[in-house]
Amino acid sequence: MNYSQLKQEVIEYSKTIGIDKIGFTTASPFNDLRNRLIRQRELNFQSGFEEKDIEKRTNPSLLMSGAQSIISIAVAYPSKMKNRTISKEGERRGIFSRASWGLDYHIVLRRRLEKLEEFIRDKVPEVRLKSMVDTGELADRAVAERAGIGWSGKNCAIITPEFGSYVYLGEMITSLPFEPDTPLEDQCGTCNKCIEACPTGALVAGGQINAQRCISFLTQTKEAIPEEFRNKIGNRLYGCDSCQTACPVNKGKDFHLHAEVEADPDIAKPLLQPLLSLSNRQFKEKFGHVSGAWRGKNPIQRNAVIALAHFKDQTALDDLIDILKHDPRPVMRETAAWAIGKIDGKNSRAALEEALEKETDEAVIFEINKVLS
Ligand code: B12
Ligand code: SF4
Ligand code: SF4
Repeated sequence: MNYSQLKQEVIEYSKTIGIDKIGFTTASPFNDLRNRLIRQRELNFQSGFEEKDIEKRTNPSLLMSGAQSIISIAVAYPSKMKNRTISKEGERRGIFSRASWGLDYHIVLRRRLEKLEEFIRDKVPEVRLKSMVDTGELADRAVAERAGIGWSGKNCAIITPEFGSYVYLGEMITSLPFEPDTPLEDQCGTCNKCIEACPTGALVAGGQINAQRCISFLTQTKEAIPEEFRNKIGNRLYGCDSCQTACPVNKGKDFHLHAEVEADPDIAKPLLQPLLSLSNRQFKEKFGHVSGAWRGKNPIQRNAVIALAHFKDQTALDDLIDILKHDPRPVMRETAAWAIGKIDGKNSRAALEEALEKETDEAVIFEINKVLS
């Protein structure tokens, strides 16, 4: 088998199935990453969404016997929304981060990886392959970096010279000895714009994140968001793009190459107030196909309450008081009490006192008392 010819054929084929960049690396262990993951864990800088088994994360041979190479793929997504909806007084809108516009990227990339698997199997029937996107054991960025897809930026993202960091990543472990590509040189230089732009100081050093402080992480938690971060969330309903929008390499990068990842403005930037009363079924129907829906409706509704406070939206007060008095979820009541305080605590005293009389949850009582005092 001529693997260098097969590699060329794979590259050519990938272009025909909507893969924007492809790179190859060996299946040897990721030793730097291993040390980094251990360190991040020791510092409690991880989000908890990472695969726990560091050996599996860093040694592809443990995931597939006979692993010889890894093919890394990148699919570009837009940075600007077509037909953008406008957030105005009385009709305030929240925002999903760009990686959650359009169809869930896990589906988008898996489809492409499946086609690529089929193509390779057709040529080498005895081949062994294992593909993954995001939820697999491997660190998609570390694979992409080593496969020459992009360099690892100070904002932690893989930055491609062609599409900036607005690319989704996925990979396929193979049993074929493809020639590895060369990693790209780091092009961040003396720039520090992403670190300066991070609203919460989550980027503690170039290329090092304290995920516990990252707004992207916080918008995905199920608990009440610690008060120090609430004012920084703004109108973000899911994820955060600040360290990417600040990046000079991303300036002017806006690729509309795939219909599936185009934003529906009413979903990617939805009205906040109607969000508050959605049932689980209604939420699934409207948002179920986007990646930002993976934690269900509760975090999104909590973030919508925070966003209404950010806009100081007086027209939302009745809805928020209703949540404070009647919502069965303590996190929603606690966040609503805080939001009422932000919007108009003074004129809402009667409602807050009334809610306090019936409230039994300690955190909610604490929050109401804080607003009242
Ligand atoms: C957990 C997770 C998160 C967590 C933690 C993020 C983090 N930086 O670790 C949270 C929820 C915060 C998050 C947020 C986001 N995420 Co996320 N996330 C993941 C996930 C599942 C695992 C990441 C992980 O293992 N992190 C641990 C750290 C230590 O490793 P890493 O950053 O992945 O890898 C780099 C470092 O280890 C570094 N490194 C290794 N050793 C050393 C040593 C030194 C000295 C230095 C400086 C660096 C260094 O090199 C690696 C390659 O760059 C991956 C999918 C996957 N399976 O890999 C997606 C993934 C990283 N996320 C992605 C995206 C798009 C995002 C967001 C942009 C989404 C958003 N808009 O809100 C933000 C960006 C936040 C940020 N600045 O990183 C993409 C990244 C695409 C890209 N172009 O880089 C991924 C790859 C998903 C995908 N398949 O497309 N995410
Ligand atoms: S995603 Fe937002 S909060 Fe997280 S590191 Fe980037 S700028 Fe900071
Ligand atoms: S903002 Fe500057 S330092 Fe940060 S990732 Fe982009 S180029 Fe690198």
